[in-house]
Amino acid sequence: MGDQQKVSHISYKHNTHMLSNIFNRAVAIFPRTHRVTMSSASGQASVFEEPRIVVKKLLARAQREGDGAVVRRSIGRHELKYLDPFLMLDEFTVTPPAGFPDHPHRGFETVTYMLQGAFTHQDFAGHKGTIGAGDVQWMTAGRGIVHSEMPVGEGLQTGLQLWINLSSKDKMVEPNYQELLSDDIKRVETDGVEVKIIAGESMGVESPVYTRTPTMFLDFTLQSKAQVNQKIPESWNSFVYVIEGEGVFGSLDSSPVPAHHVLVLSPGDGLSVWNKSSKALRFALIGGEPLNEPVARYGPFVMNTHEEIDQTIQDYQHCKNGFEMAKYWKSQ
Ligand code: FJE
Ligand code: FE
Repeated sequence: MGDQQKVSHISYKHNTHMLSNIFNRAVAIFPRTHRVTMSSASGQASVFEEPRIVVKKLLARAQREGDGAVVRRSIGRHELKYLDPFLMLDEFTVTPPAGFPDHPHRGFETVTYMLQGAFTHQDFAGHKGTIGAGDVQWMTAGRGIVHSEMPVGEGLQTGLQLWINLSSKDKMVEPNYQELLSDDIKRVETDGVEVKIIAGESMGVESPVYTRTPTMFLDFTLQSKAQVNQKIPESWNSFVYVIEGEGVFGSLDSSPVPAHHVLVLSPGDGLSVWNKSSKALRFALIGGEPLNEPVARYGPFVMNTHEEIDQTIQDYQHCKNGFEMAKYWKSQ
């Protein structure tokens, strides 16, 4: 693997050199010849047997949500309703007093990853907590949570919130929280690449987070001219969300993709990424094992059938089957 990584790094450097060449025709022809020279039997100079490529690219435009909050929704918008098991990815931006006041959830997990500022959370069972930049709250709503999520302090507070569906057997589990503080998040730094391992495994290092629906969530930063190859389990769905800078994803000859874009990846065993720009590139690589189950969704309730949704609405209205504490609770 080490040697192969070097090979693709060298080929990349070579190509950038050629791209800066004023003789455009040479640029167009050379990389192809070059790749054939470097090739394995398949004719592809890749460390992967079946490299994942980008099959869908969408810009997440800003929209209003909650109470005065702004979100860039990527998964969950109508062009990309569901990427099994992922229901939603929002990059949220909130300035007090805006926020996400008291609301319920059932049937999935929410992962909140703070990029800037801090958010405080309180729920109807007395759970309270504040997460700051770099911290993660992994919440399993299961059978029911009612909570508020509000920014703390002054100024802009930003982060990512991912909604992961739960399988039918897990939809009604007891609610649970896993909190990871920035200092406890394992990271690896090598050759201009830094990865923070929020869930799953990268570069031989594994996150302690328990994912009921098997999930990987990696936060990569690539310095200028850095390159990385990340394995992804073959049968999983996966996507990239570009947070900052711009990167080349999946194939070296594709156009650089700037911030706030979501990239859905093809099937395959891994992803290669290049930062050809002069600035740092930051992106989240997220993957999960598909549930392959029917999805019935009504706002913050995600079940398998319409009957279960009707039941959930009744449970919430009548404060039962997990929503008992909703009866008298209000956030402070
Ligand atoms: C929700 C509308 C919402 N994205 N990003 C409807 F806005 C929400 C919701 C959030 C949310 C919360 C945070 Cl902290 C970050 C978010 C949507 O709370 F749940 C429904 N049903
Ligand atoms: Fe919520």
